[in-house]
Amino acid sequence: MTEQLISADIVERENASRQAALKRDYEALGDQLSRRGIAIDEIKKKVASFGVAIPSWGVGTGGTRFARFPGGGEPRDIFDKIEDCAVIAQLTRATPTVSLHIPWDKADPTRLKQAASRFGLGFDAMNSNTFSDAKDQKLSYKYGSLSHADAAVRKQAVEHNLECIEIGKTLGSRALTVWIGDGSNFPGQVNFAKAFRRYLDAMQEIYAELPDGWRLFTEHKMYEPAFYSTVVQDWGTNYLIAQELGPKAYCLVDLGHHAPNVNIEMIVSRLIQFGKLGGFHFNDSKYGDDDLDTGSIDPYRLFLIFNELVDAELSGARGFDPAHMLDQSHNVTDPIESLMLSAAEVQRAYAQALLVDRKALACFQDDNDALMATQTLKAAYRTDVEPILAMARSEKGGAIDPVAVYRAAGYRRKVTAQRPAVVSGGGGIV
Ligand code: LRH
Ligand code: MN
Ligand code: MN
Repeated sequence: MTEQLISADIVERENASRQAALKRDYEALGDQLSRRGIAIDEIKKKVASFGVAIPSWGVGTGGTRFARFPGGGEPRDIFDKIEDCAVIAQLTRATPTVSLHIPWDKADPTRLKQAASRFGLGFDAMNSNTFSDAKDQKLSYKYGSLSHADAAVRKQAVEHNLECIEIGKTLGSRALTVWIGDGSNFPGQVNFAKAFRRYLDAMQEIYAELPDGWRLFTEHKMYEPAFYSTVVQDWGTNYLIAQELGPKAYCLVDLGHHAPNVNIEMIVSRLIQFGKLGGFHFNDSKYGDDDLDTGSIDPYRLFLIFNELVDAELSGARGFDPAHMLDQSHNVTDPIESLMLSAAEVQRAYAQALLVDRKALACFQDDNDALMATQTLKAAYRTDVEPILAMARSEKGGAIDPVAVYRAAGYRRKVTAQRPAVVSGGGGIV
């Protein structure tokens, strides 16, 4: 029996007050879906087995380039972060794993593993950090890391990634995500081709040390912190990297890392088609790498991405096994509440995409019936699948309304009394 930080009595009491209404809503939706030839229980089963990883850095309050306003009861270290992740997992039953960032979360790996197993949590991809200087680090990453002109800096960055793999091996992680901030702020500052060559050579060294069964995810990002050029700036470069490195290398798509209006769902489709989609960092964005809550700005885009994912899942696309992770920064909300809602948004998009009448869609596409094709997607997207998500949660012992239970339990109040205010938190600004 795993430990629970929110009392089961509170979950039961809160669920009891919502159970009858949920049952009615679920049955009504079931009726509606069965008229469309869809078995609601099948959708619920798929939703129930769908998980998304919580980024350890997401449970702290973030900041901007200008300021950081700490929240109450912020986690003091990775062990507090794991507890916050356990609350999210307990109430949503949708977030079975945590994704660690090294060195922010550096601690004895055996202790880390024990801390997570207390709550039945596992570990998702390990994230390396060569985009900022750690305390007592010998050489600086101010002018880059894996693509740095100085071989000694590149060596240090490679070794850091190898250390992340080592830690991940003890934790049971199966992937390493590499995002670098390398680039330039002025035309002429770096030679594009030479910098990319140096990066590829350094990545080859990391790739060579990947244990069996591991995958290497590279994450592209258009700009920031480099504002003129970035070494791994877009999905095209990312695809080249994955191709150059080999079969264990895949592209990771962070939704906020593209120019506004870029057709991300089409990028996803391309990567699937050529067997190189590694996974996601879900979040939302209005302007840049805003790290806003998933689905808070453009839920239709999230649905369209899942439409591609479900299409691949149903058609058995080669090598299709994307990792799902959140990557958000919370400045004005309680991070636990935001992450719980974001996990549900990801599941919602998945459930809605499962409702698309794919046979009808293919016919409309073949007939060049643009209007009916797009209406087919809209019919799925317009369906309120909340009863499916809530039923899946409650049947697994989670909360019908996670935020209501979380607030009723007073978890934030409790940890605010226990944890002194954090003055500066790692990982809040990126
Ligand atoms: C870079 C990024 C990357 C980092 C995280 C903290 O913007 O998305 O995934 O590891 O933020
Ligand atoms: Mn990211
Ligand atoms: Mn980002």
